[in-house]
Amino acid sequence: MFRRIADKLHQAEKIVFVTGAGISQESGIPTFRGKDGLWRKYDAMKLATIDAFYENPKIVWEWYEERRKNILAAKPNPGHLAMAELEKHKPVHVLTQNIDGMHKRAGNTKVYELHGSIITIKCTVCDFKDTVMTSFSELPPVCKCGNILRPDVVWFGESLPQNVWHAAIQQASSCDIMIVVGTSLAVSPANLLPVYAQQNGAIMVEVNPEETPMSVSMDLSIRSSAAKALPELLLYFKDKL
Ligand code: BJW
Ligand code: ZN
Repeated sequence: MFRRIADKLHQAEKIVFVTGAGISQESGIPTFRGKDGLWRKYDAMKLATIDAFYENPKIVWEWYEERRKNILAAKPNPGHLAMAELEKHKPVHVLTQNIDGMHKRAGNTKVYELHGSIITIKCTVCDFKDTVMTSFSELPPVCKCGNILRPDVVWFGESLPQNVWHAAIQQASSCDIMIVVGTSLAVSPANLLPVYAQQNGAIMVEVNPEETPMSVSMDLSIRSSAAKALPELLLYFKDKL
């Protein structure tokens, strides 16, 4: 199975990964819908919508500060690192729903952050945007213009950054092989990216311990964790170099 995909990776001119929270699970960053997922413990509508934020910015910010701390202390795992290593040999594009910045930290350079970044903050009113790695002394933090700052992430009901989204569609529509890793594909429009790849006749591979709505359309489903499956796949790939 791994040998067959490794062959396809060698032949491919463009490899696209679509990733979700599952790839960072083995870095100690919880998923949303899994058994220890964030949405099992917290109400998404009270934390991840603009209405919830305006209703109680302090509570929403406290949740983000806790997650920022965990993410900044976490390290890319062997799954992230295998993807970065593959980019040294082939054109690799990473379309990620994750806001944790792990793919860039692992070394991938063509990363499309569809849902923004938890390390970036932006003003709710003016154009101010910045990268902040330290914690805030007061919550919610306030912009120089006097309005409150928010995490630069995409909440439910908000549009994805349009330049990133259009670039992601373009990469998905022009790849030879798409590897979908650690996402439930429950959230639109990101869950349409595999459909674009399929329409282009791409070989479809999934790495996920659980089934997803696209499992039936996959050429291959690897029912394993990302940190186990991706380094193994890389080994087979490098064996043929
Ligand atoms: C492993 C593993 C291991 C575990 N190895 N694998 C009704 C009302 C309003 C909106 C909508 C509506 N119906 C539909 C919508 C649209 C909505 C949507 O899709 N909702 C659905 C939930 C129903 N989408 C949006 O609103 C988007 N915007 C949009 O559509 O704009 C147009 C529009 C506007 C207005 C109205 C309608 C449309 C925006 C979506 C933003 C999502 N934001 C979040 C939070 C980001 C910030 C933050 O992190 O705080 O993004 S939600 C959360 O889900 C996060 C994730 O990126 C996203 C996807 O989750 P993901 O990554 O798939 O994680 P999980 O947990 O679901 O899955 C993990 C998987 O990993 C599992 O399969 C495991 O098995 C696996 N796994 N361990 C490998 N070790
Ligand atoms: Zn401002």
